Amino acid sequence: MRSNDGSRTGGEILVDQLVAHGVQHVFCVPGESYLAALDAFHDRSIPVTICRQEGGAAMMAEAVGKATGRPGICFVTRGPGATNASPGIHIAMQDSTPMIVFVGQVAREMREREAFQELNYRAVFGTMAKWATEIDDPARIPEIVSRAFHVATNGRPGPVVIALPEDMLTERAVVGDAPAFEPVETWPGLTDMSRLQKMIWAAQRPIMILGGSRWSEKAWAATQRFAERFDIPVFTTFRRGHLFDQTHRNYGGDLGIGPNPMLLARIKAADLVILVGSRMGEMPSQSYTLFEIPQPRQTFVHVHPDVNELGRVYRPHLAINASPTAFAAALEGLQAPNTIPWAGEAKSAHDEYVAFTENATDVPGAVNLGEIMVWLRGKLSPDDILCNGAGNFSAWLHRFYRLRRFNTFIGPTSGTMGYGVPAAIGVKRLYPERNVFCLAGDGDFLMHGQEFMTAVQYDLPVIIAIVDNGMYGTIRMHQEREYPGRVIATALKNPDFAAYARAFGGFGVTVDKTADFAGAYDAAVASGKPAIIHLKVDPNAITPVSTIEGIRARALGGR
Ligand SMILES: Cc1ncc(C[n+]2csc(CCOP(=O)(O)OP(=O)(O)O)c2C)c(N)n1
Ligand SMILES: [Mg+2]
Repeated sequence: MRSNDGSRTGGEILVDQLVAHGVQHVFCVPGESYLAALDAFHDRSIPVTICRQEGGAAMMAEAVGKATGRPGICFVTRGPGATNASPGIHIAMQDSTPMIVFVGQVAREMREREAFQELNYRAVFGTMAKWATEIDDPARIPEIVSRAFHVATNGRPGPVVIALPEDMLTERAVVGDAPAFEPVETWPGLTDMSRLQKMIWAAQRPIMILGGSRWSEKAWAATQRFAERFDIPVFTTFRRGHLFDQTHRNYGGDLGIGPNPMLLARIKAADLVILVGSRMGEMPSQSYTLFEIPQPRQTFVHVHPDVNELGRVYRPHLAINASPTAFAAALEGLQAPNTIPWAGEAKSAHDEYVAFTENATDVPGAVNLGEIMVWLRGKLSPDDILCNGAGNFSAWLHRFYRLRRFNTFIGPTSGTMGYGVPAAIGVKRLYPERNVFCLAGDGDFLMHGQEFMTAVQYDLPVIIAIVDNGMYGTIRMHQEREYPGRVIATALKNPDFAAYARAFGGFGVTVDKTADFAGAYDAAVASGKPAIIHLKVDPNAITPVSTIEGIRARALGGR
């Protein structure tokens, strides 16, 4: 509250900036270091979600940043709170997600003494975040927070960390609020678009690859229209499958782990690659083997919102510094050739995608995750949101499920375990009316499984299916390839996950045959509670197309 002299505490000024910038949700684990900021939320309209661990809070905020394109907000305490939040910050950096993490800090007069839980946040997060800073003067809060929103969102989005000295938050100042920020779109120039037009007209086998952030519903639709008009095959990068309707006749598949070999061949055979929004990092580039570095063999058009990403790894023939949203709008102005030399390519690419993904593969054991994904494909509505963390279990989702709308998948391109559960809870808090389904691994789930309690506390009926193979299966797979038969540090003893769900006040059910999944899913929905479906799978079924036994035998055979 403003006092008679018009002054507010640093905490009040700070929370008023969040209101001014349109923040809808804040995720936190409280700490005595930022009590004055917490207190300011008491009289303001932004809901505060309390989490059980700062990693979960940061991942929820990151998921909200992914879903909205506006900074997800998280508050954590100093020292251990900040270090616990670090995986969420790292995800936001790798995944180009706008996010702001506010961290408590010791009082200004104690700095540099290594006071209780003191850290130098500029140093600690200097290379992990897009920007890390500290506010010394409450009168500068509007300026610095406004800058943080712009830095987090503009160009290539990323995380901003702001440290808040405890006494700064209680000091009073007279200062006005900043106006609401708006993300700055970077538009392609007319010359860029006419050069692109010429390149497309000269091409025999053009393709388009979509990835990264800074997309929008409108851009999604405009890209689809472009693909239809030009009859161009469209692919998506690792965990960005929602950027194109996967049931659309121009969709050719995603560049994830274990992609369709025909898709790779198709991309290699293209003579023009239009890469939009993506850095084309290690995962989608198949460990940097898909395109030659620095100069790809194909005519390479790279569209990215951050000028520093253009030419960073790949030397493009045409570099377009534009946000995907602005670029997609500009695509509407391009003219398709009267006769399209590559006519039919998109259909063939889509046919190959369908053939690769239509039916579940055979796997050992009574639970076939592929068949469950195929069933969910028919069961879930196009608007439902899917989330996952990291582990081999996710391969089944990305191969057999079909995303049909923009922003219906939230997952870590950074491969961070434990992400799926907090992400699901974060987006369910944002969109309570949407169905949210999370696929988790047994190792993956227990990294942030305690946040299931957050779902119960806020009455957020997410459905989490835990794929229990009794191991850190991905690492066991690599182990069997490199050191066959020498199993170490990958086996897991697991709890009864259905009982875990019930103990937390949720719904729990165990499934040990594929045919029981449908009933378990319906019962989970009918319970109206946050739910866990414990899927007991055969550990030998390590990917949709390989077994542990097979990998071991091949590795031993190769010696
Ligand atoms: C936070 C984090 N720690 C460790 C890893 C390395 N890692 C990648 S996958 C994996 C195992 C995943 O196990 P689980 O969730 O059970 O899935 P599975 O592979 O068995 O399907 C590990 C340990 C990681 N990616 N992220
Ligand atoms: Mg596992």
